[in-house]
Amino acid sequence: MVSGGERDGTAATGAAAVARALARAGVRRVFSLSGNQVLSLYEALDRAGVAIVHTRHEGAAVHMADAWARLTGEVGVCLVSAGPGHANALGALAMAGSGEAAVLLLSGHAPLGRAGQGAFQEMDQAGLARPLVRWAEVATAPAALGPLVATALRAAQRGIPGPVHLSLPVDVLEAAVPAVADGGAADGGAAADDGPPDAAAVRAVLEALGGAARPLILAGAAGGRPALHARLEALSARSGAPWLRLDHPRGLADPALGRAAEAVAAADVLLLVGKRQDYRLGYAAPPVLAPGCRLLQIDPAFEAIGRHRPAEVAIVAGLLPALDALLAAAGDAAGAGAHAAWRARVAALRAAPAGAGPEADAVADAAPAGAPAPGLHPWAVLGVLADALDDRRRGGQAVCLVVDGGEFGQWARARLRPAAPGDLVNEPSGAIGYALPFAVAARLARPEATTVAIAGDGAFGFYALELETAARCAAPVLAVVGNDAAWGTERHLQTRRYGPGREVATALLPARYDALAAALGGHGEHVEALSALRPALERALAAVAAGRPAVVDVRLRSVPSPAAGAL
Ligand SMILES: Cc1ncc(C[n+]2csc(CCOP(=O)(O)OP(=O)(O)O)c2C)c(N)n1
Ligand SMILES: [Mg+2]
Repeated sequence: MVSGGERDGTAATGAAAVARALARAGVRRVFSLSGNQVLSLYEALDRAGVAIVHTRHEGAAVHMADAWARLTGEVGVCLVSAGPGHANALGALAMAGSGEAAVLLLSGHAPLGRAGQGAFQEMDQAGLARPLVRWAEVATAPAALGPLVATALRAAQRGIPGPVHLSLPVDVLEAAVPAVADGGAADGGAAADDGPPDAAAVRAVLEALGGAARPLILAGAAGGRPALHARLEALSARSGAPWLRLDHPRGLADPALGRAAEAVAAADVLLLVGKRQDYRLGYAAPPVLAPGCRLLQIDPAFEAIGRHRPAEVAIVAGLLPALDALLAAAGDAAGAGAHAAWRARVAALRAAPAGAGPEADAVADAAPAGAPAPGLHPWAVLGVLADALDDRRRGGQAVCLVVDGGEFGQWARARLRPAAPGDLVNEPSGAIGYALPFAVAARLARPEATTVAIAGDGAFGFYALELETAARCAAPVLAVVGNDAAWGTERHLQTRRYGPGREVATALLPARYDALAAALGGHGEHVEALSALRPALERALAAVAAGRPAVVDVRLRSVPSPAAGAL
């Protein structure tokens, strides 16, 4: 029953309290898959002016919220139904954690009034989510919903960002809430981190960088966020210490880092900015770091400091306040011009081709003598794509790249070297499949940018139906599918480990993903010859500019990437 008050938006239900708390915190859009437990919230969100992007799978809704968070610095909010809807969301939620993305997963929940009695879709939802998130609760009191949502939003942004979860029982959402209880909650804006950075530690970090012969700054996934990226650039310019972002699942074997591993091994002072001492950094031990390398560390989590190698100086603080303090203390251009030769050496190592062999051999797409392998070489394909995108950049258009995993993704990383803060590349957890939902959210977050998702045929298939979401929700993106009719990464590993002919179960059909696009309201192109690629890309980009998602399905030769086998 809808009361008159609810119709005009004045009477307060639990759902209205949740919607208002989100709107007050600046949430403009939630990514969702519906279910009867959350329909009251659909109603309330609409009244509160919060848009709903309805996806085709709960995992896609989480991926979209994740990409939104990474690109905007806001909390990405996703809303799913109880039980199986919640369970479907969890795999993608794990990825948001490793990607350091501030995601709030709101899930409908069986009625609290029937707890333990076998209600429809009853499940220990918070218990399921807890290992993947930093905060998980089940709402129990309608009057506490507004403050609870605000708490959840703050928890997601605290320190290094991460996912949180709030389960919303259907009877709590639909209960009346006294008007007074709805207001007055703290808003869910950016969280203040604990205390100001210690001034002595700030000075010590600057002195250590200034006194080093080969100082280097390493950031983790958060280094790709626009706000942090800009501060790292500034700190690098003022201290003279080059900086690198190290978040690729293959660690320093990241094809986009070229031979930067040699720079890391040569550094005599290393400043870790939210970069954990994990496997990507060789657990901060030789040979990845020089035995005598002095370590400085900034991290909001006390327990991350000195995890494997002690930090000579540590700043336990939020990354943004810590960098602001360093920049303020460094003053204008204090170290500009310092370490010039070292900077040039790091830049050259970073720009060098990643690994020898296949990349160098692959520049031309000439079929090898003897038995030519079918399909186009990924290096050649990505070269044509790079030219098309460079033309757009020269014409003043912004481009947002979303690169998935798999061999095609690694080739893209090597060939396109995506480094703009708005690019979403090779998710740190090593998961695959996110490119299309990421691209849809990226397009909504940055409508001015031409958004290009790059994925293998396997990865693309995970969420291929989100093409329909893209068409329906005015989020036209271009997807370039490297179609080698295989789960290439795994297939190459099988050949290497078990011998030719032992590639068990990892073939795919040479399916036509362009035809899928056409069936789902988009534009499709299928390419077999290199000369046909550029015109196909131009037609696809024109379709995107006209508001339709597009897929360019490229018949690809299955070739291991330069960093293949690094894990
Ligand atoms: C969620 C997830 N499932 C499985 C894997 C293992 N995996 C990594 S790469 C890959 C194959 C990718 O195939 P495709 O997307 O077609 O790219 P290709 O390597 O063929 O270029 C698989 C199955 C993973 N990393 N993440
Ligand atoms: Mg493939």
